Amino acid sequence: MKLLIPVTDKLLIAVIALMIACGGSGTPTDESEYDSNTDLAVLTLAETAISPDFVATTLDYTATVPYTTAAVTVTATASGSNATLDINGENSPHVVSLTEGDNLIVITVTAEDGTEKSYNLTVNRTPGSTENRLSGLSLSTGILNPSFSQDLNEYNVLNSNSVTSVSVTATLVSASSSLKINEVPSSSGIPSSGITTSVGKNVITASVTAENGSINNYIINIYRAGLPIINGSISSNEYGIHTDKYNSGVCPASLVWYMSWDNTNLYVAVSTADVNQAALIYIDKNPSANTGASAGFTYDGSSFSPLPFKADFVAYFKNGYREYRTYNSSWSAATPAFGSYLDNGSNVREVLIPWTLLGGRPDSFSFFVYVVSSGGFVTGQYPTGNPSGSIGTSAVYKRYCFVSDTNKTTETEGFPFHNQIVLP
Ligand SMILES: [Ca+2]
Ligand SMILES: [Ca+2]
Repeated sequence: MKLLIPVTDKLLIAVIALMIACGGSGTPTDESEYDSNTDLAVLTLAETAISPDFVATTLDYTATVPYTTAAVTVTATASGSNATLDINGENSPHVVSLTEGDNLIVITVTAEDGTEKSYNLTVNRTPGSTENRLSGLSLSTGILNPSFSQDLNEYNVLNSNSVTSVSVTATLVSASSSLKINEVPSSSGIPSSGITTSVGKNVITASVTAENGSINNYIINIYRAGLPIINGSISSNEYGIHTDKYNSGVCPASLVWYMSWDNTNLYVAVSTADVNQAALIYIDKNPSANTGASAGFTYDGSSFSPLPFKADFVAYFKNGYREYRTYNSSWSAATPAFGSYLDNGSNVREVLIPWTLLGGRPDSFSFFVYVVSSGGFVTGQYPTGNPSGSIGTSAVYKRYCFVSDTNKTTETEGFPFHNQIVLP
């Protein structure tokens, strides 16, 4: 027979069963029996120690990390049963991003009974270094002008046409900074890969970023000379930098000489000189050998005795005619129409002298130049300290230019008008 229990009795049994179950688990039956423990048992940073050492009764702590530590991992554990905690509002462990200087991290413990207590951890991230300078800057080919100084941010470099690529070596003052050369991350003190240079101006930037992110740029302007084209006009950068005593020699009345060379040819140009008057160049191809002519060859009523050096070659060039002579015991017969020549019909001329006419490109050479009218009147002599006007056929020139090394592409010796020798 089935036992029937009324609905009201069923509810009473359920309530009694619930009361027995609760009493049996030990849970407080009123609020005063909830745990009020708000202590932390553990507080640590993964990256560094905190100070002072953790004890539950100390509520304020500090820690210091280097600038390179951009975040810390905070781990905390509550000691009270059923207590909860948060770290800046998040669960433990919590990764906290750091700004420079003090960063306050609040660890709040909520006891089982709802009581709250906060521990404060101040993490100081050391400010980043501001050092963003270089201690050295140099090129595989090319001389910085002015010379390097770590507080000077822009430099000019003059390179010959043959320098098609350069590498840059930049050295950081501080290892905490970083380097880019033309935007490419680079190592301090290590030559960059080659940077191609075009004729004309090339800008190379060495950029230093300090640890704190501040940027310092060093600018190198490389001026690569153009290879001369014999066309009767002188363009920008043709023959190299157009500055007196570099690839050009400036005379009175705006008359300017230009000179450059490669392995095959010597290139010479004259501007602001009547192309119907002759231009001449005397060359000593072996300055250390002391062989060659002591006296010049008479052209248009002008010559030299003695010459300032033992000349081996003279070239004469003007609109409609050019010739050269070499010296071997005496001046040779003239060879006309050498190399190539072109003028603009008025005041600009360019001439190409193959080095083969001198027996190949010399390692060093000396030269002087001048312009002479058919009547023997000299202008445009360079070096400019030499006599001008009606100098006659026994003129004494005591000044000349000396190129000590034709292989040099950058240094002062490589600029034809730079080294001037003055005889006593
Ligand atoms: Ca030209
Ligand atoms: Ca000689």
